[in-house]
Amino acid sequence: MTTPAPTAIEDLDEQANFDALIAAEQRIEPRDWMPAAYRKTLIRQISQHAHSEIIGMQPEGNWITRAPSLKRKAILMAKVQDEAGHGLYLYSAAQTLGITRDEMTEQLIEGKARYSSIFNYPTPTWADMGAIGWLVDGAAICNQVPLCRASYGPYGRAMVRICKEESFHQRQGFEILLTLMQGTEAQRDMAQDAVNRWYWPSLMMFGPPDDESPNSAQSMQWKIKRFSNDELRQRFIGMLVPQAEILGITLPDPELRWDGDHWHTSEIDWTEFHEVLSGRGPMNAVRLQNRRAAHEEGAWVREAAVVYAAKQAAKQEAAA
Ligand code: FAQ
Repeated sequence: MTTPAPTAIEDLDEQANFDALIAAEQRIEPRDWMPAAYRKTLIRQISQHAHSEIIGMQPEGNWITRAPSLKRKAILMAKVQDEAGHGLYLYSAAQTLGITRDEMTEQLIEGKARYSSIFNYPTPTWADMGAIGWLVDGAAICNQVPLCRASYGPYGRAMVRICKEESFHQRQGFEILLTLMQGTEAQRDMAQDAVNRWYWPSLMMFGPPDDESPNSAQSMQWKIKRFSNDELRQRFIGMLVPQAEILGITLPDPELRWDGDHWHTSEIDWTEFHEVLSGRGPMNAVRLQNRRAAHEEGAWVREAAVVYAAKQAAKQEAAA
C-alpha cells in the first residue's frame, strides 16, 4: 500500500519531510504537518482505544460490590479507576489531532464508534476477574508495548504510562486465578470455566487475520502499528502457554501445538467476531445503555465544571 498523494504543491516538501521523519524513527508531534489520512487513522485508532478503556470498566465494575474480601475489592476498584485514567490519557492524545472530547463521546454513545469486541462478554463469576486480568490485560500488553514506539508522539507517550499499569493488572489477574487453582475443586472449575469463555475472545482482540485486515499495511508503513495482528496473536499465545502450565489451567484448544516455527491453533470463529462488531454480541446493548445512562447522569457535573471554570477565569481577569 502506498501513502496517499499530497494534494497541493506546497504539500510536496511537507510530505517529503514527514516521510523522512518516519524513516528516521523520529516522532511526529501535534504541530507537525501530517498527511490527512495519517491524522484520520490516528483519530480512529486512538479514539477506539479510549472508548475501549471506558467501556472496559463495566465488566469488572460489575464485581466491585461483590469482591470476596476488602483487599480484593480495593485492588479491583484501583484497577477499574486505572482504566478510566487510560481512557482520559487517550482522549487527550486524540484531541491533539483536532477532534474534541465531546465529538468522540457523542460518537460512542450514539453507537457510531467502535470499541474492543472483548468488552461485550458477560462476567458471571468472580473467576472472570482473574481471566480478564490474565487474558485481556495480557493481550492488551502484547498489543500495546509496541505502540509505545508509535510514530505519533502523544500516542506513544500515553502508551508508556498505560503499559506500566496494564502489566500490574495482568499480574493481579494471574494471582486471582492462581489462588482459585490452589483452592477447592469448585474454585478450580470456576477458574477453568472463566478461561474457557475468555480465551477465544481474547485472541480476537488482536483484530482480523492479516489477509483480512484493511488497515494494517498502511499503519505499519506509517509506524503506528509495528507488528501485524497475526504476529501479535502468535506472540500472545507463546506468552500464555508456560503461564497456563504454572496455573494448572488448560487452554481450551485441543489443536494448540508448537509446530517448529509457529503456534498451530484451531480455526478462530470469525463469524462470532463479526457478530460482536456488528453490535450483536452478548452484552453490546447493555454496555452502550450503561454508558449513555452514566453520561446523562453526569450532565450536572459537566455543567458545574463549566460554570466553575468560567468563574475562576473571571476572578483571575479581575485580579490582573
Ligand atoms: N474489536 O484493519 P484492522 C484495553 C476493527 S485493550 C473491535 O486490523 P486496525 C485494556 C478495526 O477497528 C483493548 N473492532 O484494524 C483494558 C477496523 O474497523 P474500522 C483496546 C476491531 O486498527 C483491559 C476493522 O476491525 N486496545 O482496552 C477489533 O489496523 C481490561 C479491521 O481491522 C486497542 O484499541 C476488535 N478487537 O487494527 C481495559 C489497541 N479488531 O476502524 C479494561 C489499539 C479490529 O476500520 C479492562 N488498537 N477491529 O471501522 C489497535 O492496535 C488496532 O486498532 C487493532 C485493530 C489491533 C485493535
